[in-house]
Amino acid sequence: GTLGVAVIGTGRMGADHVRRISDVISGARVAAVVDIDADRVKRVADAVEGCTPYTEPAAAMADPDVDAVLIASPGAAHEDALLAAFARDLPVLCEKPLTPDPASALRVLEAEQRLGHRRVQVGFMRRYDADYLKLKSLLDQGAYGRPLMLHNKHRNAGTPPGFTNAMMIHDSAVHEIDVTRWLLDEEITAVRVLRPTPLGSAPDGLSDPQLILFETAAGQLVDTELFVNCGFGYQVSCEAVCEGGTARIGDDHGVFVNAAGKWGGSITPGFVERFEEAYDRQVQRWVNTTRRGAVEGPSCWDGYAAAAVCAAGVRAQATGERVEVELGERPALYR
Ligand code: ISE
Repeated sequence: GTLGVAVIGTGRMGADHVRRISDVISGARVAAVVDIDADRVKRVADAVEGCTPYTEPAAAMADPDVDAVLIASPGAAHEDALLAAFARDLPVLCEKPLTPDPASALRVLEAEQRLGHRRVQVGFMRRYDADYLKLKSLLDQGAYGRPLMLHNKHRNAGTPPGFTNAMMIHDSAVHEIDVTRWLLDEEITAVRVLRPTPLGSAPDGLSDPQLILFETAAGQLVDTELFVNCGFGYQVSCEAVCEGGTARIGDDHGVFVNAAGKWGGSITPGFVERFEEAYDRQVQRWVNTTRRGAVEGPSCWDGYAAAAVCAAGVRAQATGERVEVELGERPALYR
């Protein structure tokens, strides 16, 4: 039957997932929504047929109409929600980050292993983007030989209030961390962060832009320009440099215009627009695999590894040093 989903968190991503499950994808419905803000969660629930509002994740998970959980609350609230879902053995799609630090990610990893089977798909949605999927398949086929380097750009038009240097790693670079591990099928072993003289108009205390350099276990180098207040729009691109050629994705496409003595087009405003289809595909795939009792996609191991690289990245950022990533052994469940 139709999968009854509890959506936890009704902020930007949570509200967008409620809309997606209700209006875009098939096979699921929003049976419950959760937010600490009781008025807000009631408003969201009232707009969806047969949807009950809750202020506690565990209460929503006890609702007999709930078969699966989509966690879109702030990262610091994820561990409790994940453990509550494990207590009921419910399937989970958890927005990134899995949790904000390696110690809590490890606790989640261990709790899932105690269940004895995977329950969690982590919301690293770039793995569902059509362009990234094409690049991944070219690299997997060995079309241009062994990858030597990746050059990434990650630019946001601006940042929400309170955005910090550490968030440039935890919220933004975390996607390049996952993409690097996925595209190259290698762990990241060390991180360095370089910072040019910042943008004059950067919000207080933010060192923007930054250049991050990853080393992988296979000796590949991956650089990422992080520029989170570029002002002109959202741009994410990735170029793989291989032994026999290069392949690049993410350049803006769409309508190309000639007018008034100029040529050009427009730049995507933000990640919700740029990755809209990736989010749709991600959630649809999660619903499909969950309905047949399977679990696929980025795992708790990927969430833990990303947290370990983020922790090294934040230290590298603060010290200016090369910092090695501390990563445990990959458990059998995730091999
Ligand atoms: C945000 O949290 C995201 O997840 C976006 O994908 C990313 O582009 C942005 O930089 C982050 O702040």
